[in-house]
Amino acid sequence: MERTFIAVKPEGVQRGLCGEVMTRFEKRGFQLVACKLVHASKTLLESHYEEHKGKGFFDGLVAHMSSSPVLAMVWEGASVISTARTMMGATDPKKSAPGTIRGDYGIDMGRNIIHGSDGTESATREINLWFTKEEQITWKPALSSWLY
Ligand code: RTP
Ligand code: MG
Repeated sequence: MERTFIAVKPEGVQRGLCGEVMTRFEKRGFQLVACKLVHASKTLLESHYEEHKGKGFFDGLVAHMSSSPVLAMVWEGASVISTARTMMGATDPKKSAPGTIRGDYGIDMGRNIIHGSDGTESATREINLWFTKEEQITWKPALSSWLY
């Protein structure tokens, strides 16, 4: 079973889209493992986005992401990493398909509503960067797995 790190970015929190994003993950059948509202520091975000260090958009991205709270979450389920990316849509919302989160709610590349880990390595790294082990809750769903 995979786990991935998902964050509703500041523009998503400010626009009241936290519930909408969580609903989509819940209804798809994924399980919430951790969740908290975080006003993240620049240090945390520089580490989170370390793969983009040196790129032209890096400073603006870190400044924006630290400007206002984000909803940080861990979701679990079969193939959740790649399925979450499909649910999010393309990085540039102008190219995201309707029906995806970015395709339904975004226009601007720098205000694309949601972050999701892009692979198994980044998922593990990001989950442990944002959450302590104690904050990651393993729980058994009461319903049978055939429901989804
Ligand atoms: P994310 O990390 O946020 O889930 O998005 P992603 O994998 O689809 O995109 P990534 O390449 O990792 O870029 C991280 C975020 O930086 C902003 N960005 N701006 N050329 C640009 O102006 C540019 N490129 C990327 C986006 O907000 C993107 O989500
Ligand atoms: Mg990325």
